[in-house]
Amino acid sequence: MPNPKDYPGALPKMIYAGSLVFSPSPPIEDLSDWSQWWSFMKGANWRRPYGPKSNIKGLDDHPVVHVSYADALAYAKWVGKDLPTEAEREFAARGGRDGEEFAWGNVLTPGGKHLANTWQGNFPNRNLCEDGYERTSPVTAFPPNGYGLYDMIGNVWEWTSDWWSSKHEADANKPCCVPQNPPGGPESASFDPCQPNIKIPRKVLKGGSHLCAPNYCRRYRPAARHAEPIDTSTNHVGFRCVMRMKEQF
Ligand SMILES: [Ca+2]
Ligand SMILES: [Ca+2]
Repeated sequence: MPNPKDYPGALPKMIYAGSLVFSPSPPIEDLSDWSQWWSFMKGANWRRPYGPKSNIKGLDDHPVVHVSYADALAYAKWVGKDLPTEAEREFAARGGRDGEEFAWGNVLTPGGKHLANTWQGNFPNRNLCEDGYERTSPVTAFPPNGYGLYDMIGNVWEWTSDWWSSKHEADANKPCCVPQNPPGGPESASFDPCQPNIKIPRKVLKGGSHLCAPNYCRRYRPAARHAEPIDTSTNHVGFRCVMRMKEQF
């Protein structure tokens, strides 16, 4: 259960175990308020991704969702692996194609072909599903990148181990400004300046998701990044593990 002390000002009835589920009620015109399409749903979790009545039958080869940062890190450590840093994750996403806007070149859909699970149509009102998927997709549904890695763009956002820092934001489109390892920002600088009373640190998410749309965030690019509070889980955030060489420790 969430501790009310961590959420000053929260309504007591909102203090329960749950997760954010994408559930818009069109028509939505003002895209500044995300609460119009995210619901904090009681009982939504990785085994019940769309709420208490849902399940993961048929989703064995889809990415896990509704995992907080601690969940992702605990799993990675349990299997003897780790989570990538932001720079590692971005380097891997580019697949050797530095300087290009997308992980496969400079055209989003070359020859009309979709190369990642994103959103087509007017977000969040109408998902045209031209890529074949309204929600998550099996991890091999789209071609791998130049390093043989699947879903580095789209499908679900992925946690990285870096604390959020806004210092790269203005340069996000410039390949010369790819953040370097070791990661920069301190935990204390990662808080959301728009919510000064809430001191939940934020980590960097990379890769974009099936909800990334041309009219909204365009975050289906290797350079794109998002600040996610470490306690927040949703049905479009997952993770992947990395294995480190022994000499790195
Ligand atoms: Ca899609
Ligand atoms: Ca992904």
